[in-house]
Amino acid sequence: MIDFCGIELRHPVINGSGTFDALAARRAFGDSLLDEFPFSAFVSKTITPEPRAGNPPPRLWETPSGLINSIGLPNKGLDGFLADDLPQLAELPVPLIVSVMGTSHDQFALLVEGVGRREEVAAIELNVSCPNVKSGLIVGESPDEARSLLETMRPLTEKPLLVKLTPNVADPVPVAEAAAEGGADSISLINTLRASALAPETGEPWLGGGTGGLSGPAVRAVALAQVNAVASTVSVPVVAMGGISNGRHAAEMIGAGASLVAVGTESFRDPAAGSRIAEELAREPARISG
Ligand code: RRO
Repeated sequence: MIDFCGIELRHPVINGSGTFDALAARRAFGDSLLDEFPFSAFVSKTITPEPRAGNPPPRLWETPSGLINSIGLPNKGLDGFLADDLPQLAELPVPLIVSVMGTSHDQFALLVEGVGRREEVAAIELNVSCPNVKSGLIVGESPDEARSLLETMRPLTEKPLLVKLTPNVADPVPVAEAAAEGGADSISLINTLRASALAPETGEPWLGGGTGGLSGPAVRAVALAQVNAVASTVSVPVVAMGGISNGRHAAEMIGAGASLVAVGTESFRDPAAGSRIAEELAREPARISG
């Protein structure tokens, strides 16, 4: 068993937020999904205070070594999530981490308090890839914004707070340090890299949302560098993600200082990737940190 922020996990492989729909998977695979659940904790798709329809299609573009998504945060909103999804997610055989995003401290506070008072929830991940409408700054791009958000959220719940960093910065280390100083219990990285795709016939943006985020094998080397830099600096545990598709990739992230790894894009190709990578990781020789 692994202790992650006081939460007991069977192995170090979890899912990246928004990359595995556990409720749809249960409908597709039945209760066998619960017997062989691929992840040691489940991270929900990010929720917002109000329901959102998400971006118009098309929402995906495949590149030679990665996937660009422009999903646009479709979700039922806090009340819909608490009423409809949470009771079902609580039936999963692993601890639940709920991902939340707001555009102001008030919105984040509503989400952290609403989710934080539910005993089904083990931890909360703050997705900070969104602007604070007051300052106009992307919270995850600004150390001051990140510190201030964490200082405001920290007193609102006793649950562990993870902060999911964007890689779309010159250096994620000052943001990670500020989040940890503000009271974050863990840093997870990376979210997707900003990316575009053009329709071959017209040269116009392909994605309904305009631009999107790149994930998959193409981003793994970027993720490894950022994980190494952040994990060498902060003292809180780091959750590493970005293009991990086998046990060796996971071992490299752990060698770079990560406590847990998350699998995202690979689960679209192989829904059982989490279990496979956990098994492969257990057979990997330990790597030298740094
Ligand atoms: O919903 C999305 O389009 C989305 C989100 Br919230 C995110 O954090 N990262 C991403 O690649 N897509």
